[in-house]
Amino acid sequence: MTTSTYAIAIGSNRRGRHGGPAAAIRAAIAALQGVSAVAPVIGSAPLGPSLRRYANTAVLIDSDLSPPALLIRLKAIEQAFGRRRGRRWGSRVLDLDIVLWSGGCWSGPGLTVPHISFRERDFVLGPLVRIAGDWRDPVSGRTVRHLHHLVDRARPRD
Ligand code: A4P
Ligand code: MG
Repeated sequence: MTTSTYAIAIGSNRRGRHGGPAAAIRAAIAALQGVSAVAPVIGSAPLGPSLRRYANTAVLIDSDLSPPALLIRLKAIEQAFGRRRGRRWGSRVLDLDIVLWSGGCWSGPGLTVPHISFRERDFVLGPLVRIAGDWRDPVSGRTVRHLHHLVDRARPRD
């Protein structure tokens, strides 16, 4: 059995049984197995149609599971937290996305790793750079630190 490392992005913008978004994130981290690093929780403006602000963070986990087996586990945690199927990008108690895998790329039904849109997302890269700045995206060849620098530079400032 081989152990891999995964970078998981965690988001919440709705109250659930654990309390508000930041509390849901803390409880989700406790529910994950093999956590080796936890980034700070940030607040972020919603991307997409939802109006509620998000809490976001990222963690690294060590796991013997394959990417699809891990996704099944993550979806079970989302469901236990009271996430309901609904509108894509709708408000959610908990969203757990597989961002990077130490095995490189995975592409299968319903799962693409690296996550297709993480390179453009400050709310993923901002926390992730704190725990995995040197991790190199196998698709673009850029490190998380470089990708974060690119989105950070593109962000409008007031
Ligand atoms: N899927 C494919 N690849 C992956 C992967 N690498 N990790 C599939 C996890 N899932 C993956 O996701 C839809 C399907 O994507 C899954 O069933 C899985 O088979 P979902 O979590 O069920 O639904 P979703 O999250 O509503 O859709 P999607 O496209 O994943 O949305 P995103 O990209 O997760 O965006 N704004 C802020 N500030 N912070 C946020 O966290 N999140 C979203 C959701 C929108 N706006 C946000 C935030
Ligand atoms: Mg998702």
